[in-house]
Amino acid sequence: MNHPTELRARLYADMDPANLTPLWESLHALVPRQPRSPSVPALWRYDEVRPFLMRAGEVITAEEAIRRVLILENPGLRGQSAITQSLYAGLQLILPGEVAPSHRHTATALRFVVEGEGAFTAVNGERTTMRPGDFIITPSWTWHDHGNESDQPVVWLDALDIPTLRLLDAGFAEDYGAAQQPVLRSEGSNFARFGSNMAPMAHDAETDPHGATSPLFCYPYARSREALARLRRDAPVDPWDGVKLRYVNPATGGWPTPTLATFLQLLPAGFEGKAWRQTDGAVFSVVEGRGRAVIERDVDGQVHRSVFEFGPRDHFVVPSWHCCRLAASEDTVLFSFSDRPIHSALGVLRQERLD
Ligand code: GTQ
Repeated sequence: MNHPTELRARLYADMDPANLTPLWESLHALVPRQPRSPSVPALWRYDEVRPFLMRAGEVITAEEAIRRVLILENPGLRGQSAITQSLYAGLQLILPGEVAPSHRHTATALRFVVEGEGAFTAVNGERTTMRPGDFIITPSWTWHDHGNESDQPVVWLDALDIPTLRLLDAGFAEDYGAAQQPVLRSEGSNFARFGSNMAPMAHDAETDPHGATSPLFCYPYARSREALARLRRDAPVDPWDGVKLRYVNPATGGWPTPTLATFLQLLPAGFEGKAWRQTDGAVFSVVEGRGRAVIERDVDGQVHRSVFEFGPRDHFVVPSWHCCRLAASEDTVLFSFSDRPIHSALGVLRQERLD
């Protein structure tokens, strides 16, 4: 009875009620040689998702749902409302005439418009009309409501740092008390102040004094798309990324939000990208074109490979430290977001470009 295995088992059992557990049984899992994310590569084809979204539109109103969203749940994280361990993503539907009531929360949100035109989101007293491909920020703790005064359904991608705030136990939220916040400024006022590589002279009380979140809250697709078109003609195409730009906070040059990094890239027709991997898990929203993502991970010498053929409005996730190669059969534009600002802030960001 004094064989080490039995003595150990007895120790574990005896100390368990005291909330004690031996490190040596889990050391390798706790301090891995390299990331072994429980999240897996996944693709959501818009053809498949859209009918469910429209059915959601028949069974619940935006007002009753507060936010009528189908969560893109990672198959490796079912039940956790997460697309990666740190990030949440969903597709939100707002039908003509509907309002998603005003509230605020500590979670930072971004919207990326997927289908339809003419809905608006209001942030801190100013509305912005949503057009396909627009990237819109809802900074932490700002009042926001969404409405649709057009005659078509509007769908956008929501990305929030909800799982990160859950980890930190830093989630707070409040309802505004009325469906919509008052409009204090005319549309375009924010863009005039911050969207022209210029900034107001006077200290703007409504901008974030810490500079953690961009004071510009809408980055219109037309501008970003034009930049990519121009660079495609004038600059070398990167063998890994094609033509890729990151969105910036114009006040700091840093990421637009403290937790979410965002990017827009163009893959020219015929592009066959080289492989890369990075610790930040990334989610892609296909804006234009068609292509393929090949995502691989080596698990104990065995290669797991996913091949996703994607087209407009499809979404896919590349989890941490998975090798990804992107290819395009037509000119393709991809929006993506990741948790890179968190990795950078903690000094643990790793990126590799492979051959
Ligand atoms: O629009 O405020 O997808 O609070 C999840 C939580 C959207 C929003 C989501 C939210 C919102």
